[in-house]
Amino acid sequence: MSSQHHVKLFFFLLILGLGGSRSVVAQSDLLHINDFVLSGATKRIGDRCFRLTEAIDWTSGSIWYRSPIRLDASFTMELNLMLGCDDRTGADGMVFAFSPYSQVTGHRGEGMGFSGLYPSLGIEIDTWQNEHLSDPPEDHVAILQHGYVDHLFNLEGPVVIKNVEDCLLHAFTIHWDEPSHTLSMMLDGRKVISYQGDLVNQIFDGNPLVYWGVTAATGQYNNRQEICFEKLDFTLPILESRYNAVEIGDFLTGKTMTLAKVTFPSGSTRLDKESEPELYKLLQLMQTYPGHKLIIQGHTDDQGPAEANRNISRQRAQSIADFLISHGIDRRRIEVQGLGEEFPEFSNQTATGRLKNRRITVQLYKPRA
Ligand SMILES: [Ca+2]
Ligand SMILES: [Ca+2]
Repeated sequence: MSSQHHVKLFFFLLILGLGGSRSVVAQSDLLHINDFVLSGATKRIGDRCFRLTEAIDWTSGSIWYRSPIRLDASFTMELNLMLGCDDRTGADGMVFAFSPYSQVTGHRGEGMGFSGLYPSLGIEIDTWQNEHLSDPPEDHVAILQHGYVDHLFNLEGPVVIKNVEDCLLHAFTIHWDEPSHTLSMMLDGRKVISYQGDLVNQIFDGNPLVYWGVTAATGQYNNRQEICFEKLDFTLPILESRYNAVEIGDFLTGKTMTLAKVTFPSGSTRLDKESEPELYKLLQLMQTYPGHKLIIQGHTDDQGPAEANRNISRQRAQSIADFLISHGIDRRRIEVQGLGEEFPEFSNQTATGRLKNRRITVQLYKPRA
């Protein structure tokens, strides 16, 4: 079957799928093919599909959604996966992955583009038996952690499934039920595996915001492996996690911007939880404009010694930089300044004015080539 047939088949499924609930339509508005970051050998095919690997040896690819998803809320995702046309010597499989970092592809071959990603959670569809990893001979699924593809270390599985290397798109559904802490996976409408656990604390060290993506690889043997999107049903503040067109225009013209809602407990350099949405907006901006650099400036009110204020403002600015760096932004793109009390925007005579003066400003700029 040619890839054109796959795309057509997918659209047929898409039309069938769109008849349903309101959320499907709303989410399909949200989902845009350009919202995925491609890495490795991945190529876009059609309006809603990607080819992660061609049927050639030793290749790998992945796609990552640009915005993180919240694991402290329930969600459902439906995708269609094509795992190749060669059952007998086809390899290696795909992994639906969660990670605090985007744009990453792990090791090729038996690693399926997932091994080596830490911390991480993965749901694999493995089409090649690696005996040293305790793989069963049949195609199988499992829930993996921290980039380990050896079943000795998996959270659940392996569960044997019927052959999926049949040139057809297979409906793949991930459901995270937050109240019961249950992650389940359905294949072609049947629940095949589930895992119950506190993913946020157990896997991601308390961080509920993770990126999600799909990885695939080939090794000594190969298959063409593709993915198409049908429905993405997030519950979440993803919508708010990007700057609007006016704000982006201000950033790109070099305007100094005050980070809204980025606050610190009094006297502390630790970021408040409420700062998170703004930080993710900034992260997304830095990911969207990889050729730009950022100056982060900390400011204080006029209370206390000027030297101490310079120090604390610098540390606060640094904590913003640390957030960006820990999410994959190159530290060479960021400059941190502690300006202390020298540039008040408001009167320091009132408590409100002082509160507003304790702020972080940022300035995006394009370095000269
Ligand atoms: Ca395998
Ligand atoms: Ca097979």
